[in-house]
Amino acid sequence: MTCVPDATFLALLARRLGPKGFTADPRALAPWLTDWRGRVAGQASALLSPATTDEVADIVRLAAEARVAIVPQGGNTSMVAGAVPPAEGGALLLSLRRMNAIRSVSADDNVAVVEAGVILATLHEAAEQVGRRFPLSLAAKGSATIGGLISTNAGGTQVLRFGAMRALVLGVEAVLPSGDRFDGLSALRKDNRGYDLRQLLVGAEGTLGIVTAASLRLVPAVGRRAVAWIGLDRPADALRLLRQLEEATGEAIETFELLPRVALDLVLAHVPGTRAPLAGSHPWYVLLEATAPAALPDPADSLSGVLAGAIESGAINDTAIAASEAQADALWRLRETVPEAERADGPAVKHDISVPVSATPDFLATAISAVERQFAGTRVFAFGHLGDGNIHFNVRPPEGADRPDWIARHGAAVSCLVHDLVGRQGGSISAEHGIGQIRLAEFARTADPTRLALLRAIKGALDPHGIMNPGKLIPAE
Ligand code: 2HG
Ligand code: ZN
Repeated sequence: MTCVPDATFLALLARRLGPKGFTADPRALAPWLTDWRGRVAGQASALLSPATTDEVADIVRLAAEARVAIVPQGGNTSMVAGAVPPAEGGALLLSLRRMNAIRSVSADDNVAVVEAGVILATLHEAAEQVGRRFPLSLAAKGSATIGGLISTNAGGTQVLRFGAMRALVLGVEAVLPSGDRFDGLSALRKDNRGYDLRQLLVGAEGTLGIVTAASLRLVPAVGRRAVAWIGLDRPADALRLLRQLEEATGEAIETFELLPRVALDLVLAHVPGTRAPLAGSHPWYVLLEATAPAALPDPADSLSGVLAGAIESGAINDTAIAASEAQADALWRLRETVPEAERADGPAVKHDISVPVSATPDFLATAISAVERQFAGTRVFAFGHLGDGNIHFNVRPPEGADRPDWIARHGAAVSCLVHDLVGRQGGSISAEHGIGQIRLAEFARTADPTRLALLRAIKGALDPHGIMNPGKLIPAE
């Protein structure tokens, strides 16, 4: 059980952090108390914005002694309300937005050392300046912070080639729930001193400590890219095409995203300045990107050969390959704005599942028909990272229904059905968004007891008083 901080304790924090680092003004707190999708709201006693790792350590130590909860928050774009403080109040919101230094970028080591408050787009620019790049991107790149991306083990649209955040974090600096500092920034490529402590903090959703800085892997800059939009009939055809492309282009394919027709229709309806890239309409679409360093042949050459062959054999219906950077950006925009268009359309029962890649087409066919049969009038809106077996399996309530009310009455049963089908394929109910608060009940229902026992044992060992981001990730016993 955590405690509500009293006025003396808050005054102590205010003195330690100064006016730039402390506010208890309800107007300043308000924007940070709700998740961006507006589903979950909480309360906090104060917003703390320390400027250094020492300040973070200082306030975490004080909070640990007083048994006051701390909720770390990055860009607050969690899809599972992982950064919203508990509704009962009393917690301290911790933002590292003032810790936004890029400490170093080394092209020789292929490593950037950055503080947790650095925005992803800023890191992209810093890497570019030394002829490198940081190969993780997602639609929220203009607001997502490195600390949040690490704590959620974020995925995005290039996981196919470079892996999720976990694969890109070479070292972390963190403040543990005791207030002790863990200095694990050294980005050694080989280091065999037992358990991988840095990986414990990746994807921990702030429940094991505060990541204050990280060493991140960089890769060569993109010399050329080829971006294509493809219309086809079935996800199975898309997957076959991906494997063919991999054979033809080596490791060039970075992005392979699947969208149903309804996703494109909603984007065209809700996002200004977008237009359909192909003449006709197709049941499914793929957005793909292939890249190569400047010295290698243009990936568009091998790509267009494979795509022309696929059209000839009937494996795909049509394709448009971007002829300029502006066209490539326009194709990307059709993919990146799908969540925005879906949100404008109205609430849905959302899922973020993964199954083995080869099982994805079967899963989609079975789950879409099971849901639409069992919940009459619903329409599944399934899109996402086909190359990773990660599908955002979102279910829209029946036409004409009061959507929030329908979701309140049927949402849990829909999720139960979807997640049970995922379980039958040996999949996961959280592929890239984490557990947060939104997936807690389903995690508790579906997880293997050994997994839950291990999570609880690790949490208990590092955070015995349960002050770090309570109510997230670990289901209550
Ligand atoms: C994406 O892939 C994000 O665009 C959001 O992970 C998914 O809104 C969603 O369901
Ligand atoms: Zn996604």
